[in-house]
Amino acid sequence: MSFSDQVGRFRTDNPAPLYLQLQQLIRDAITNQLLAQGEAIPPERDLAIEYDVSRITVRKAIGGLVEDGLLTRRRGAGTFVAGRVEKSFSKLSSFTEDMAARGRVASSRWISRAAGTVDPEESMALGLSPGAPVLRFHRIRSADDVPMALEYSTVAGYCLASVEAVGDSLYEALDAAGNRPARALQRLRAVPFGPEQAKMLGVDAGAPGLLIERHGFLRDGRAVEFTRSYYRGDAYDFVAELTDL
Ligand code: 16G
Repeated sequence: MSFSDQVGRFRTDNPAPLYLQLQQLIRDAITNQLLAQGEAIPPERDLAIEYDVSRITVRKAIGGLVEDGLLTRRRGAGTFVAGRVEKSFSKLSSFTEDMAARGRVASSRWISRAAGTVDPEESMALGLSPGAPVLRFHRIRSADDVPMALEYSTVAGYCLASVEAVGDSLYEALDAAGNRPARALQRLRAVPFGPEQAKMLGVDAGAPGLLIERHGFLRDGRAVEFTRSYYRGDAYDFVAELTDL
């Protein structure tokens, strides 16, 4: 079956620009599961021939869907239908590890990172005395360059030498310092994204988000991190295995 048999063809009475029409066909095909998660999208030049449009039109259509997180590009392999990320709610993994496990490449953009002293809320969350040093890391987290989450972490000062110790992964740095959390408590809540957060994630203001607060602890019970992660509601499923223990 050809791609256009699968997702449909242009309607002659549709006045919308062709790239938007192609985008809509692919978007609908994904929503209606005519295209499955992980399925490959044909190369640009094949689509251009099949739909009788320029390669620029195809590139624009596909580019928009990649930006929206519906398609994902893998270097050297092509373009694929992106799956929603299924994240285990019971595993103490990092964002970088979660993405690597799905064959996606994690990256971050710093909003800010700074050393400071604990504020009253952090002091409660981390069980630290007033005046205790902390390190704060605020990041936009992406998978295959598509923004997926905003993350605001406060780490107890005794866990890392400095903010510069953290490169791409906070847990990698904590691991290297021998202070990766061994236990964590998490709380999950639905939140709409405010205008500023929505802009950083490239979603509409008011779009649904999932806020997860993680309190991470060392084996000896001392606190490591208090992190608020705001995940895109349209990209994540949280799954947990339950047993009758
Ligand atoms: C995850 C954790 C977050 C942790 C981060 C480290 C959840 C809900 N949150 O996003 O607490 O700080 O990973 O990721 O899973 P990194 O090592 O890639 O920086």
